[in-house]
Amino acid sequence: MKLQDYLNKTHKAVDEALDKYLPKQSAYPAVIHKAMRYSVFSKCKRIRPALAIAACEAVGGTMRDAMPAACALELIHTYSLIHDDLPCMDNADTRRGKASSHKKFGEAIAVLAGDALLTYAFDIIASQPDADPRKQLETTKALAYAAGTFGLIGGQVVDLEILGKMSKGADIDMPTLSYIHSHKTGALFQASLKCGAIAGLRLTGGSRYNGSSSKEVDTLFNFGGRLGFAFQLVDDALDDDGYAKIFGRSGAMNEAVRLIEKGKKELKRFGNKAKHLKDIADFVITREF
Ligand code: GRG
Repeated sequence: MKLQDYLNKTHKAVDEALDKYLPKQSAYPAVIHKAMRYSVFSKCKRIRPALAIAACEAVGGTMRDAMPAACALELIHTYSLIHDDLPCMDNADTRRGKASSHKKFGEAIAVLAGDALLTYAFDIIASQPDADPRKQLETTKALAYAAGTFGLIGGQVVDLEILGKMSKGADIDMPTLSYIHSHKTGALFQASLKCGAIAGLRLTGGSRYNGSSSKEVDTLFNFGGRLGFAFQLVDDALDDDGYAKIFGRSGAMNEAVRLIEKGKKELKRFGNKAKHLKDIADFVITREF
């Protein structure tokens, strides 16, 4: 299957699942459910769910196995975008091709919509009636870690600190920029690969996942880190920001290509089952938006 067809297929399936999982727009109190859906159902790539599904398939699972984690990842990502746009953060008027949440619903509802999406992500994982409890636990841990102070929030805090210093004339150094990229972007990419892989692990003799580190899960987790970093480097090249400001657009792109090539080699053990993952990796460095 061509990558664009695969991305269309996963996008559609994830949208259908999200529509099923999320409270109806009319459910009381309607305004919060409307705000949650407004940000989730927007023009976007759904790259993190696609990665979770592709990682699940790489270890022998199916799109269905990965769907709860794929949806949870997208809700956490959407929450982070809503909060990132707030006046106290990036103060952005638009997001995903339309008015940002606080511009549309006001600041208080935007804060609450973000909180609600984050909370709902964990509700989805916990509410799967037939799931292996150990897989649910490990997925919860991976999502919480990526969303927390050693992931997205840590990255955002360092970003805010450096922006404050830069407004007073300081320059950003490479370790700080790398920290921001690997936490704001890399952490959720790593979690996408890890949660997808956990969902797809096939266990023999009816045994349950014991949560111990698996070579396959670890390899995919590491690949997620490289992919996330490359994704952010491409973002910098497209926006002429971050790395591109220091090394030029071609410097940022060359580093992204290097990371992707290294990452793809590490997927060798999965053979053709990792085809979609490798294709997504190529998409990350060729995308134009
Ligand atoms: C917890 C407030 C708070 C913030 C967390 C992740 C983050 C920090 C903020 C998000 C803002 C941002 C621009 C992060 C960099 C990662 C990134 C490139 C996000 C955009 O992801 P895409 O391109 O967006 O996948 P779509 O809309 O396609 O999902």
